This record gives sequence, C-alpha cells and structure tokens, in this order.
Amino acid sequence: MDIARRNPNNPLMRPSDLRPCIPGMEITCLLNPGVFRMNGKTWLLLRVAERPIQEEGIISFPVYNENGQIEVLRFAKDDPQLDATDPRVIIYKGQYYLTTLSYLRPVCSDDDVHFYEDPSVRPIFGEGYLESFGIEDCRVATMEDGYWLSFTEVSPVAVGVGLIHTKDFNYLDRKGMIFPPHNKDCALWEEKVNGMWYAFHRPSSPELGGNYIWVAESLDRVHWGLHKCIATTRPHSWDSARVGAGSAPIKTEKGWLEIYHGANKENRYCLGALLLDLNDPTKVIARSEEPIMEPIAPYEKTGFFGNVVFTNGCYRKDEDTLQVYYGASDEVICSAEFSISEILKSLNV
Ligand code: MAN
Repeated sequence: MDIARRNPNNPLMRPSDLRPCIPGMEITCLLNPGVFRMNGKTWLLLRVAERPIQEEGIISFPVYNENGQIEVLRFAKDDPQLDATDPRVIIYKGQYYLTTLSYLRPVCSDDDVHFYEDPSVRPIFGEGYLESFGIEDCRVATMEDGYWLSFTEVSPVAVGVGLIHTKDFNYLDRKGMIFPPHNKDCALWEEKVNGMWYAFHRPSSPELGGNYIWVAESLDRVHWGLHKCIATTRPHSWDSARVGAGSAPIKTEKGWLEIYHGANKENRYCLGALLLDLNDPTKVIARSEEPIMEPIAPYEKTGFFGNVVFTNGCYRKDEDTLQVYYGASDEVICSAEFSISEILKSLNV
C-alpha cells in the first residue's frame, strides 16, 4: 500500500529551475538527491544531468576527455551501429555511453520545500578517468567527523562506487573507488555497530546472482570486506529485476530501517522497506511484501524515464517523521513524508 504523504508542492524542482553548469549544455534531468542538514538548513545534493541541445537526426552527449575537459560526442541517429532505444544509454559498436553527463549540485532550503543555490557551496564534478562519464546518485551519511558521500562513478571501464569525505563541502577528500564494478547504490551507516562500520552496496552479477543488496564491513570506511548478500530480487514481484539501498538506515527500537528501491522487468521503480537487526545489520528481520510507495502521481508516471520513484536521501524530521526526497521519472525532484511507525506496522513488527 502506498503510504507516502506527497508534498502538495511536488515537483519541488524541475530542470528549468537551474542554469546549466557546463557551457553550451542544457539541463535534461534532475535526479535522486542526497540529503543532509548543515547550518540549520536542509541540503540536497542533486544529480544534475546535462547534454547539448539536441539537433535533428543527431544524438550528442558530453564526456570528459583524458585532459579532464568536456568533449561532445555525436552520432547520426540512423547509423545502423547505434542502439539508442533506452533514453539513458547509448550503445555504439558494442561500447556503452550515457546520453547525459551527471554531476552533484548542492541546493538548500529553510522550509524543506523551496530550494535555492548558495554560491559558497560549489557543485562536485567527476574527476579522472573513472568518472569520465560522470558521477551519480549520491548518498550523504552524516557522522561525528563530517559528511561521507558515496556515489556512482561511471566511465568506459566501470560503474563503481566512489567515496568523498568532507567537513564543510569546501575541502573534499576524494578517497577513490571503494566498491569495484559493477556496483552502485552504496549507503553507509552513520554510526559504528559493535565496533565496525557498515555499508550497503549493490553488485550486479550477470550469471549466478543478480542485482541484489549486500552489506559489507570496514574498520576505516575506505576498505570493505566480509560481504554478505541480504536481499535478493523476488520472482513475479514488484522488485523482481533489481533492488538497491536508499540512504543511511534509520535507527528505530525495532531495528535499522532502510527504504530501498525495487524494479521489475518493465523498469517500474517502487520503494519498499527493510528492517535489520540492531546488533547484526546483516540479519533481515522484515521486508515489505508490497511497495510503500509506487509511481502513481502524473509526474512519477511520465517524464524522461517514466514510472520511476527513486530515493537515496532522507532525514528524520521528528521522532516519527521521515522527510524523504526522491527523483520522479528521472526528471524532477519531489518530497514525501513517511510515518516511521506506519512503515514498521506495514512490516508487521
Ligand atoms: C542506468 C541508469 C542510468 C545511469 C546508468 C549508469 O542505466 O541508472 O540513470 O546513468 O545506469 O549508472
């Protein structure tokens, strides 16, 4: 059952609300923001996806070249070597590219609804070869020693997980790739459990295995091991094709509560919940049978890539309220509130 309380002002942000950062580009999509609190405000780290204004008969998109400069690649739409059936990716002569280049852009709000840019906090762009097709879907874990950003790094050789540590979003300590390909949807716990750091991640295995949620442990948040698979896809279900974690889990008296996304073969993305043991985060206590949120609002059903609700950011507004931000149809930014006790009730715990 859909128990999300959508904000009446949804969508809160659209591509036309911001100016492109890359000269000569347009903003095609705003997606899947990371969320954190800083200086009394709510901040979103938006994934902004840009590309050149498209010309008739041509597909063009930006990439970083080996000197770190933006270069535009162009292909004729009728080239028989080109496969552009998915609006998100291009396959040309067997090589994958993305149709847009993503970076992370901070916006802040005093009322959780109206967001604006603060020029003192700059966007974060991909850097180096492993981020040459951009960076995406950042989770922000807020800890005693600062903010830990885990995000997808995309390049011709990999989709993997990158990590940045920062205290102020001014100096960024780039730690490099912490989960090698193919991996995404990584979210760190915000505190240690029994002396260890924990993280969700989502490797993809083409043969045995699939797109499943895993949990790993670490002593320093950079080197991860002791991997365990905690949630697989479920045949004939809303989450039959892929599952992936959202943001840092929320500590409740019943366990660690995690909102995750699940999609079926038709790429319909919904949200569900997982409850994990407080003392052993690799132990699943409960999991949603049915989604707690589905793409049902018009802006969730149509857009750049329709039928998608996807979250990787929330914060606990009060004891029972989760303020969740999410990307709808891979195009606009929305928010919804959830009652934590209602989610727990839906899990029968
Ligand atoms: C998938 C989608 C896209 C994303 C790529 C690379 O195709 O999630 O939005 O750009 O993977 O991560």
